[in-house]
Amino acid sequence: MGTLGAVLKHPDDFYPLLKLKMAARHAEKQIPPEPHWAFCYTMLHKVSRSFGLVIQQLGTELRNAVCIFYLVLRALDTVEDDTSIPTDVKVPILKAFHRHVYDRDWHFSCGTKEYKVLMDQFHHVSTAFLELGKGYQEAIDDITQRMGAGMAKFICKEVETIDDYDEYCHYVAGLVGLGLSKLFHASGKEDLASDSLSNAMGLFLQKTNIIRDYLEDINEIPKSRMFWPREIWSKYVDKLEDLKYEENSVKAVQCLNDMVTNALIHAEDCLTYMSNLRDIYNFRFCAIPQIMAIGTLALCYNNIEVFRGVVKMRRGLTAKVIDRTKTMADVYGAFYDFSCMLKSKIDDVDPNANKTLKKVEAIQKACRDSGLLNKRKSYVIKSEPRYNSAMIVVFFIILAVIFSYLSANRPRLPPSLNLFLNAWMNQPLKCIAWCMSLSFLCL
Ligand code: IN0
Repeated sequence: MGTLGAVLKHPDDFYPLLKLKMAARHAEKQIPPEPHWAFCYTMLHKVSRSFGLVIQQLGTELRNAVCIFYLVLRALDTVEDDTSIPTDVKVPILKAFHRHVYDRDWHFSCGTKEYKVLMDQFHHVSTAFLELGKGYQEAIDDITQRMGAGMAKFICKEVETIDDYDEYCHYVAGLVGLGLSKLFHASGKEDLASDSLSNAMGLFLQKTNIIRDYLEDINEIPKSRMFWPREIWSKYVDKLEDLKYEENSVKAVQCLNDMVTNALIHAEDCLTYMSNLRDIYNFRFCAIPQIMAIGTLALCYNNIEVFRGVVKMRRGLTAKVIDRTKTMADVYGAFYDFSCMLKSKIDDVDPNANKTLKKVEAIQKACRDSGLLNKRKSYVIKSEPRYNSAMIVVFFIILAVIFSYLSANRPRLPPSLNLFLNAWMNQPLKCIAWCMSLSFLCL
């Protein structure tokens, strides 16, 4: 569906979308003048459209550190993901990446599109990295080293057990949580969070990505590695790719629900981590991706479309999350809403129904126990009535435009209709206002 179609279906997405667009324009104007920083911030907005904006809102010093951390990790990821690089070349690069960051002359060409640009001009990232404070440099170096070693380990190893799955997600995402906690602490604005809570933040995001991206990953040519653990999928099918075939739909959805239930384990730790943050910008930076993750899990749960096409939160809902997330009350509200949505989709016959229900209820209890679930706009919408409302608005707007047109072309109309229009149409603005009022009365 195009943007116009989406906005007609969800008219209240319009304002947050407009705000997001304006914020993106504003961010473009704020690109620093120095060529290396200009490259880094331009790249950041290219690889991550909405999340880049949230990074841009952090305090100056921390913003620069997080921007570089994000680009270094994206570059490491590009090396890991490039299936055209032979293993014996890839593994040493992954392991030594943390040292390459200090070397302005180092570069390795790989990846495609904007990631190729990032790799080809990596010297800009190195130059910017060398301008960061020592505390920030050490945190980025340490995490890049541990992540590169972990990625190298899993180049030659399949994700068999749930422990492997947790270990892999720790390397590629949990460590990001540990690194960010160190950067926050180094900025002097936050207490140092525990490794376990920081890890949960990354695992929750990464497991959601792995679930959502099943079809894209399984269909990739040349074949990419898959991260759904055998211990889970082998309960339902003989081969992981069998999940995408129509004849296995029932098993596929059961397996998907098992994966979602596994991801939900981390939600409560994420709530605790976020509730400990002090600075509002650090808080928003952490909370927005987490709300997107629980929203995506709620959307994917019991949804065969995960095996047929792309299941993503619509852009308007992303814009709403970015617009509305300011306090912990907003986070509890969003987690509660999306948990309710997921709960309503649990089917008694699902083999993990009880386990899922228990997890969802524990999340809801944590939200309720916070005492912060106040009156707020819900994220979970009943789409049918809204579609009708939008149609009513559109209908009356069209009516208003027709009336205005008729009023401007009266001479060619029959005298009786002319008389009626005389009464109403001498003031087209008044007519539009009447039609709009009528449409709102109908809602
Ligand atoms: C991230 C995370 C992220 C943000 C805030 C706190 C975190 C704590 C622990 C771990 C990760 C944390 O957020 C981004 C979000 C993102 O990039 N969104 C994309 C959407 C997408 O699908 O790519 C966007 O364009 O908006 C994230 O996904 N990751 C990430 C990477 C680096 C940093 Cl510094 C922070 C990637 C990952 C693999 C989940 C860690």
